[in-house]
Amino acid sequence: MPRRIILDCDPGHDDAIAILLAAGSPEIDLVAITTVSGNQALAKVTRNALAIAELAGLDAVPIAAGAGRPLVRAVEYAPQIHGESGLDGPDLPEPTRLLDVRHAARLIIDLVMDSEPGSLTLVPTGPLTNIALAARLEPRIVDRVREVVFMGGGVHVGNWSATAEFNIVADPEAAAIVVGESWPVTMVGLDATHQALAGPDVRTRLRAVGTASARVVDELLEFYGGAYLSSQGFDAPPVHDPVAVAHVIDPTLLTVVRAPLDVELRGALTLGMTVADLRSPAPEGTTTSVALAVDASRFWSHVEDALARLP
Ligand code: PIR
Ligand code: CA
Repeated sequence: MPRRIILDCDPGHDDAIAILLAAGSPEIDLVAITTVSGNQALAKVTRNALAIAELAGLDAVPIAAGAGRPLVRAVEYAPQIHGESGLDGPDLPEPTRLLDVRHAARLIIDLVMDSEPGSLTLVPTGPLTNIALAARLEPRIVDRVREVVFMGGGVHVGNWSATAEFNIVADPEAAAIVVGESWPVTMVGLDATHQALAGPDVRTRLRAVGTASARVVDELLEFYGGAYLSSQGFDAPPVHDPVAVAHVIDPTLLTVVRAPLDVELRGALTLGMTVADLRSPAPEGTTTSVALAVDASRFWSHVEDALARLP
């Protein structure tokens, strides 16, 4: 049985690749795509989600827009990585399909409440605002969701400050709500995603796939790689968000340990830091886990296979 997921995202180059990986993987049943302000303003990332969904032929998958700003803090985007459009690089046609009229949090609630308990997995790859809103608006979803597998955070590693990762520091209160709820949560943070690098070898492999989707991914990686080189000094860019999707496809790809997890909300130097207690054994009843590594070559094989199955 394919795993049913809702992808809550802010496309974003790597979010776009996460959508394509989910769309092209038989192990995944993509039930909905929801969007949140993050890499760029909500209207931009929503347009990007629609455009990628059209590319992938996801005509029957509902797409809903959610929060346009974080719960508490001022909104901040990442144009130095993703450009002014949020998805600079490829020239995608203006999308023609319509959004679901519901707020993302409402769509998530409706889908979870209408599903078999324990059957839906939430995969957030942007700031956690929509997921926190959904949990507050309808607390019964917390017991009904199978698992939350989010891309964000890191154990002792940051990319937006010395100690914090963008998705978490963009809305730390939302992240604290999500990791503090009793549902199973797996953090796919920078420890793992900084191993999923799109170097020249990977680029060559993906280019050889030959589908329109693979060509768009190549154009995405061209811009994203250049941005990562000039703003963060990476020779090969880490492709974060599809790693969270890949964990749902194949749970043996990531090295995951169970550990208490919380988000720093008061630190002067550590706002948005994810604090995992890696002392062993994890206390009885710990519901949070953190990914520490990924088998990169098998991860890229999944991306390659998915792109080959798409238009
Ligand atoms: C933000 C991102 C990527 C790179 C930087 N430097 C900043 C976005 C990605 O979409 C991913 O979800 C997460 N946020 C990685 O921090
Ligand atoms: Ca993202």
